[in-house]
Amino acid sequence: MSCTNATLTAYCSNSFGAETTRFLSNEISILFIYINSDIVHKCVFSPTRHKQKHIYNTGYSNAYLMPYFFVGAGQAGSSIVDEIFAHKNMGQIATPLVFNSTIRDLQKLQNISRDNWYGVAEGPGLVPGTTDGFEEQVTGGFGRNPVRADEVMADNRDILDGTLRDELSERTKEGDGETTTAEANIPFAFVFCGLGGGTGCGITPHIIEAIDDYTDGACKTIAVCVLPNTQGPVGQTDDETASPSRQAWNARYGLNRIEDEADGIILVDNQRLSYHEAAEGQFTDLNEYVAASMVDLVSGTVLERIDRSEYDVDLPIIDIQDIVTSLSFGLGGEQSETGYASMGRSVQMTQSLSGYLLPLVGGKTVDASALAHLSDLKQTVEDVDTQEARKAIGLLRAPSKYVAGTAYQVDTSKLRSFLTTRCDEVNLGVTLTKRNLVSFTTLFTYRREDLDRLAEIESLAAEYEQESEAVVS
Ligand SMILES: Nc1nc2c(ncn2[C@@H]2O[C@H](COP(=O)(O)OP(=O)(O)OP(=O)(O)O)[C@@H](O)[C@H]2O)c(=O)[nH]1
Ligand SMILES: [Mg+2]
Repeated sequence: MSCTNATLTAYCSNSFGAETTRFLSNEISILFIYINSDIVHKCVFSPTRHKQKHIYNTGYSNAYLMPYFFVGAGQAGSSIVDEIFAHKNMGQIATPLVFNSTIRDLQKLQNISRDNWYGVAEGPGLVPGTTDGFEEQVTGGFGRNPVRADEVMADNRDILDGTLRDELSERTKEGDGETTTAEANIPFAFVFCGLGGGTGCGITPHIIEAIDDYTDGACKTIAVCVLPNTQGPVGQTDDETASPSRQAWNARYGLNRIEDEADGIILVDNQRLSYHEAAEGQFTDLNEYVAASMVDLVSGTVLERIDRSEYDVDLPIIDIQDIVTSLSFGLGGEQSETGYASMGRSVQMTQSLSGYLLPLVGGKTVDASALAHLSDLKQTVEDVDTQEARKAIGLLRAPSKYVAGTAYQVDTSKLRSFLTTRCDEVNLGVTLTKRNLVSFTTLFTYRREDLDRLAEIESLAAEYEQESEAVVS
């Protein structure tokens, strides 16, 4: 390449730190070549960057297996994944990754380390969090414009593919101490995003598609999508926040694309917060609620499964495939239709305060009907009618003495009839926990056209289009 009167610069993302040099041959590097400030070339080298520390600490031992994959896209998505990994046992079964366009949001994360960050930015594209100068490259955000975020991710699709390959490959030890990479078996992934903004809406479909491509369609991916709060005056905009109708337009844009890629969608509605809370960005309680529900569904069915042989009664068991099945319609594969679910979780402590201080003192009985009723009231979608659900799944998670064989046993027939009075296709599971609480987590699945809340968002989106043709691309 010949350049006259131009500055040719090459920048490599590799940090070449003391620890990483040992693994240099496996270090992920992205080489950016600029002419003046325009990127003319980008390439990704080599896999498995984020496993270095683990392999270093364990002396290259063992296969590294993380069967589940949790991705946060944008601010809302990353915050919820951060909350999920505050539950320590999630680290045993899942790999987190977060993608965001705003460094400030990434820096607020408490449980997802920089190794698992990716910046998305116009110009550099996709930037690993460990890159020198990350802060300077990932500043922009997409100004609540999902079309721009979508374009940047489409332009960087090859780098996204390389990133997923690196993050998801499994490292195995060979006889001579060398590590090699092997395709990891990732059966399920969960991708979280907020639908009112730019980044999450724009990049989530690409991430799901890339996971699907990497696993040749074997991985089932559930999208957990946050609906924007659209209460309040429509069409007013200030510099900080997009108007409700603009957020609705973004939500429709995101859902239309995510629906094509995801195997199922779980909706979380910021309208369940008060307008004041949503406007002030007070999301912590809702994020914790969503995280606790997801942790119950995933870790309950994976880590703390029931061993039926230990119980005289035949306890119902569900696994993540059952959850995926309950989130879609049809026979699976290309033919199936993505379902939309509302989630609800109720909890009851099993110890009174005196029981905590003197653990052998009694315990509290749990009323299954109250548990079911409360989970019905706490659905994540505003104004959803669970009587109109097409499919339902419920998971009871409880200490073993509440599961079977004691006077404390929770009456699961009441939980089952709570589900069967709502729809024909139901699935109930029981799983264990070591905590002193009983939780009941439900998912009620609908077709898109069943949900009034989605119809409301679509009509607000149409209003926005009338107001401003500028965004229609
Ligand atoms: N439940 C919840 N909602 C959030 C949170 N953070 C932001 N939101 C809402 O989620 C929607 C999307 O906003 P963000 O996640 O900030 O957007 P983004 O994906 O980062 O996209 P940009 O517009 O590029 O910043 C908006 O309606 C926000 O009000 C959060 O932590 N939890
Ligand atoms: Mg953002």
